[in-house]
Amino acid sequence: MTIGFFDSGIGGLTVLEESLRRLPTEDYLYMADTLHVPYGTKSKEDVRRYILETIGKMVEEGIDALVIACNTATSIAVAELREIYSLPIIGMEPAVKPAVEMNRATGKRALVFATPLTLQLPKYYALVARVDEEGIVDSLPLPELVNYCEALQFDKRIMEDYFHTKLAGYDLDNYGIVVLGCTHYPFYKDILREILPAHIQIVDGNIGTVKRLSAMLNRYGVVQSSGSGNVRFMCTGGEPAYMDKMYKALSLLRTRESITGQMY
Ligand code: DGN
Repeated sequence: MTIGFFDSGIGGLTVLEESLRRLPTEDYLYMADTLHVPYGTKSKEDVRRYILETIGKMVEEGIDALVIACNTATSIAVAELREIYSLPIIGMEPAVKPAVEMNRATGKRALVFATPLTLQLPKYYALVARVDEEGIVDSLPLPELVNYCEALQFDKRIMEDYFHTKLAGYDLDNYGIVVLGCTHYPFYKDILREILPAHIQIVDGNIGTVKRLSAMLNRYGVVQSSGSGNVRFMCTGGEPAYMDKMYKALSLLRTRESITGQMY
């Protein structure tokens, strides 16, 4: 069984890494739409076209299930993709619901980081309207962060400056949780952990997504796979340099402690 993972760039690797840990006997095809990264600052119509084309290529390569490991792409195209393909398809959702539930006891607010496009799309509004009865959710677009990540910019000082600037208008004492609503952002979890006050929890949707993937595979009758956790990388442009970048980024994630403070 081959599970396809799709993102505009290296962000989906943060979800793939979770899947490799929890479903190590599946095989994987990881596709990055490197010709068009970043998605989060482009128009919805353009991004929709890029997603449909790129996922068409993945299906031609032969995948048995698809993880849209990108919040932006999920918001734009998950419903349409489910109409086109009969594969099991899992998308991302910013972890707003667990954040609201976790915060209920503390009375503090939740701050969602995501791309501008994710935060502008109806799917996000509908999610917040559905789960945020108390009105405790605020959103902060971080349009530059995908570009930093794609450049493997993990220099601690540069990234701390960036986050401090973005958070300057916020009284962080009022917040109990930060939600990483873009799959690129967990690359910065260690740096964020150092600059956010200790009482603020940091959550992402990756574990939830892989649990839903696992449940869906069971529902589709896939009991056990005989693969060995092989990952095949593909991208829509820029290889072989981009291939090297994907290997490097995945190995960074697999030894997460080494991310902080290093420059690549
Ligand atoms: N990793 C994508 C997401 O989760 O939204 C970022 C998309 C982009 O290219 N900006």
